[in-house]
Amino acid sequence: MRDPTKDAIAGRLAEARRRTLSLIEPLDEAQLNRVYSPLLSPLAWDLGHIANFEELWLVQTIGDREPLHGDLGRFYDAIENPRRTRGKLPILRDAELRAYLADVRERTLEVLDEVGDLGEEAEDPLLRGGFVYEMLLAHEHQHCETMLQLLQMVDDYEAPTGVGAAAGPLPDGPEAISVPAGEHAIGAPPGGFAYDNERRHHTVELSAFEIDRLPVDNAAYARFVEETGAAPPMYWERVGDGWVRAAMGRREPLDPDLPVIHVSWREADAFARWAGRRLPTEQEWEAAHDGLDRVGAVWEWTSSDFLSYPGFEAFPYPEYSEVFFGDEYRVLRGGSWATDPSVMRPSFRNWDLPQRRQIFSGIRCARDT
Ligand code: AVJ
Ligand code: FE
Repeated sequence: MRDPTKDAIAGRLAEARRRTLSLIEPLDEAQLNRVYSPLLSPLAWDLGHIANFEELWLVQTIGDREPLHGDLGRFYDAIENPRRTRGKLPILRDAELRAYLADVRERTLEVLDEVGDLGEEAEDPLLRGGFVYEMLLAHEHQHCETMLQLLQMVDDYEAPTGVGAAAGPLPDGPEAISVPAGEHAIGAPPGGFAYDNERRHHTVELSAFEIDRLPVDNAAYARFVEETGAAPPMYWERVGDGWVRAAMGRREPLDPDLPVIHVSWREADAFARWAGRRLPTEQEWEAAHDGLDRVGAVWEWTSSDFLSYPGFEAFPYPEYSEVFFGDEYRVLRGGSWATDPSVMRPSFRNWDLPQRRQIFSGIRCARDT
């Protein structure tokens, strides 16, 4: 492969796969197949789904090839198969699963070699700017984060070095960032990779507000729990009159200075009200982004429902974003310690149900000024 763009893509595909495989390296087949929670897929499903999504887009759609396993893909369809049903599906397991990941990748690289121009001028919108490859990379990284959510529940799991390092203590600085009233640009600018839900780029009028520089820490959240009797975050356990964190079957002292993590939208909203504050809207979050410290420790709940932007067009398939639009889901912004940095950008929108807390979610407070 001589095309430097294609070489770069092949390199990044390999790197993403190394990260995926390193996550599961310490596990045995029973752990890969076990259902730990009805809210999360068995790891074997995520792995097969990663390969199947790659096969669907990079081999079948772009390369016009037949799938390796007939209509097996229907068991890896995330909409058709809700998480609680995935443990019982006739999915690939063990050696067959590993072979599928490798065989799809081999064909992906063959097709990559054959495809036409991946520049911004490419005629096929899937190839333009390498869109479909960027989508695949982001998809694999996003599923690694989902797998890390499950890995919190695996006793004695040791994350490989460099993956899942806990965020360090919060840096000193001003308490809050003030954003004056005015127009702010929202969404991904034209050109470059973004999901359909980040487009179109548009401006919004915001009133003046203030947003904390740092996410809420464990110490503040513990005060909230103690004063209000609210449930502690997922993975906290009471010990005497303090707390420990009990994830991966280990019990460690709770670090008061780290951002609180594994709280639901409802809990985040209740905390903000208790503190005399509120959650930011996703537009406020994005407008303040330039000055925001410490993005990337925890996903940050916003008060916003997951809605389409003006001029939205589903691309390349409505099941990525469009089917989730409405008042059921809330938007999270930023990214967590488990999010690959290549996935994080100011316009990136994550979403989940307001009661969910197995995700790496935390809180940043705002207020009107
Ligand atoms: C953006 C995290 C809500 O996991 O449902 C993965 C990402 N989309 N495969 C999800 C996604 C398709 C998505 N979230
Ligand atoms: Fe997926």
